[in-house]
Amino acid sequence: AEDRPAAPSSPSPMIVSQGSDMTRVLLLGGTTEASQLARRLSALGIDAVFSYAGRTDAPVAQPLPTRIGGFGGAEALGRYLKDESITHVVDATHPFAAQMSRNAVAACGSAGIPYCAYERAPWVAGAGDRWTHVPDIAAAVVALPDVPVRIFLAIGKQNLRDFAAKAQHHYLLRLVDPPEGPLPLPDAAAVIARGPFDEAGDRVLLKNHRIDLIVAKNAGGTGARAKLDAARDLGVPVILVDRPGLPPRRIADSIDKVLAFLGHRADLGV
Ligand code: 3Y8
Ligand code: NAP
Repeated sequence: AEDRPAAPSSPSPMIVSQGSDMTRVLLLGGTTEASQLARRLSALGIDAVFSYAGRTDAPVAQPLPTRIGGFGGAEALGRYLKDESITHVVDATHPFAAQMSRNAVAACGSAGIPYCAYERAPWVAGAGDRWTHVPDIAAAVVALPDVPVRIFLAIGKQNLRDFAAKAQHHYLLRLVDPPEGPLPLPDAAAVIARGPFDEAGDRVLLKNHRIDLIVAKNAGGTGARAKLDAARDLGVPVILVDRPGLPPRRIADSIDKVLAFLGHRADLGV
């Protein structure tokens, strides 16, 4: 064979260890658990991007590079995963953030990218709890009494409009940011506060506002639990809204299980 210039000697291939060095995680956040996981991933030096929807004016800062805002739907999310070379998606969004979870399951399925939800279990009534479970927000409105009472509507701001159908009640709202315009309920007072909340504070809130009934989402976890414990102590009944249905998906219920999903042996600390 004729002499051919030797191929330029390629640099010795960089030794890339498998597992963590190739891992790039998209962490869909917005919950206490997401923030706990972000701290762990940061401490382990795992390459990850934290994602907020941009629902609040000034979300809590995270120890990871953070993106804020929707992706533009499931297909756009798929493009984001490819463009950002994401190797794993951890969905630690709130159980009521059903659209985000549906989009993530679909986008990861199409792109063949491993997906795992990090989800907290629903709350289960204990001794002394006076809970009525309803399937959704509309059923919560129907379940309200007709006689005017004082209701702590602790579901944030996205579903307030539904309660205008029962305008005879006094509503106490708790919002993360001050409302931009007038509230959609004629007889309402708003406290502006970002959780996590504590039982003593929520007990004072229920007493000061002479609350007769609480409406809450079955969020699970610890950050929103305080009002339920305060309600039990004070004998205040609760209408608890069940979580929306989600497609079948991989779920981890601990940070170590999420790390195992990412190929990290938590016990070895590697
Ligand atoms: C923007 C990020 C952390 C996360 C903390 C948790 C706990 C405190 C309790 C009550 C219930 C409610 C609401 C609630 C709690 C945690 C968690 C949780 C409930 C922040 C946050 C974002 C949001 C969005 C916001 C919703 C609203 C829901 C208020 C940050 C503070 C009611 C859910 O103004 C709005 O549009 C608010 C919208 C979605 C539900 C709704 O429909 O209005 N959460 N909450 C996230 C994003 O942009 O991606 O601002 O720092 C996060 C937290 N809120 O890191 O410690 O883990 O659940 N959030 C519910 O549970 O019913 C308050 O008042 O008792
Ligand atoms: P949702 O209804 O499921 O999502 C609506 C759209 O918001 C999604 O399709 C997506 O937009 C965008 N989005 C949602 N979460 C996102 C995230 N983490 N990163 C980037 N985009 C996101 O969600 P939601 O109920 O409005 O919740 C929004 C955020 O608040 C989530 O981070 C959730 O964890 C947090 N949160 C929600 C609740 C609640 O009660 N719903 C409680 C506590 C915290 P595109 O379609 O454009 O991609």
